[in-house]
Amino acid sequence: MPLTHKKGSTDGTPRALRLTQLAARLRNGDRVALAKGISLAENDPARASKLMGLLRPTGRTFVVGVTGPPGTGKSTLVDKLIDSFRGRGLKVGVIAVDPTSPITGGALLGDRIRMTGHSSDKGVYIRSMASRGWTGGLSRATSQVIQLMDAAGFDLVLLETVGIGQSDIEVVGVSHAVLVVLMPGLGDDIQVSKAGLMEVGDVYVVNKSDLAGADTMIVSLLGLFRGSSRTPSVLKVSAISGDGIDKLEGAIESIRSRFTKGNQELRLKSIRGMIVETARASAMRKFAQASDVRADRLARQVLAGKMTVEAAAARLEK
Ligand SMILES: Nc1nc2c(ncn2[C@@H]2O[C@H](COP(=O)(O)OP(=O)(O)O)[C@@H](O)[C@H]2O)c(=O)[nH]1
Ligand SMILES: [Mg+2]
Repeated sequence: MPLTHKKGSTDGTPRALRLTQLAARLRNGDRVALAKGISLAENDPARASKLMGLLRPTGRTFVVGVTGPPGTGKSTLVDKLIDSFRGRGLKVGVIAVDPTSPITGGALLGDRIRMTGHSSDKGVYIRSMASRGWTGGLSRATSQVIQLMDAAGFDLVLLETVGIGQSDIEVVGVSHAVLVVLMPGLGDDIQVSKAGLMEVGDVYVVNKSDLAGADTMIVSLLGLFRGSSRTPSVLKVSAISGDGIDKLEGAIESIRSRFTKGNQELRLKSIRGMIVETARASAMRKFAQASDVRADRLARQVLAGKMTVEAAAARLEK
């Protein structure tokens, strides 16, 4: 059977028409359509882009990035925040970027269990996205999922990331507000400054205040920001006991109220992040596709002593 027949549709319906239907259903908040849209964002960037063109998201969804080292209690905290914002009548979407694939389970299963309390609530939509296997496209996919949730009428998106390295910082770059979640006892300064978390947070949360060392950590965090031009909030909470969650909700609400009042800088921040990350993903993909053969040719020239690695790289860039 000729493979070319696989292109287009299998049932005779033009693909464009089906995208139009999908867009219409999404705008009505249809959860099945949302799930389909998210699958497109994960697996078919080109069609997902077309879908974005049809949806024209409004930019009214407020996005809260939640980052920080693994095990600090981000998922537990997100679960608590779902309750808080549902209590305010907001429709809440959750994107949990997870280091494990759905096939291997692991931490993904942990997150699911921590958030299952909301499975029957139609005002909550929780989706995990496996971070493994992505080469620079995760932030692009995340941006698209945010736009899908926006089109489907979600007021707030909580975006939990894995808390490891640069890709994480890129993922939270699409947020309006970033929570950095820490816990006592991991070497206070190291958690923040070495992980590149100093610059990204709007709210620094010391979770697990029920454990020893939380106050010391608060003091060293405040010390870290003293003398810097930034003055992020520093809060002590316990996701398990619920202590301090109201203050955290208040800190997020104060940023969100600036957003809903139309604060230009805040609105631009997330859109700027989405543009940069989408372009970056596309550039990296094109670069990877184009560079293999050329890199091989350049490597031969370097090996033959005709060129330096730097010169070869500059040539490849063009
Ligand atoms: N003692 C204590 N443990 C907590 C608290 N919040 C979360 N944990 C526990 O910390 C572990 C990691 O939590 P999780 O939410 O999966 O962390 P994540 O990796 O940052 O998402 C779990 O065993 C939680 O039950 C807290 O406030 N106090
Ligand atoms: Mg987690």
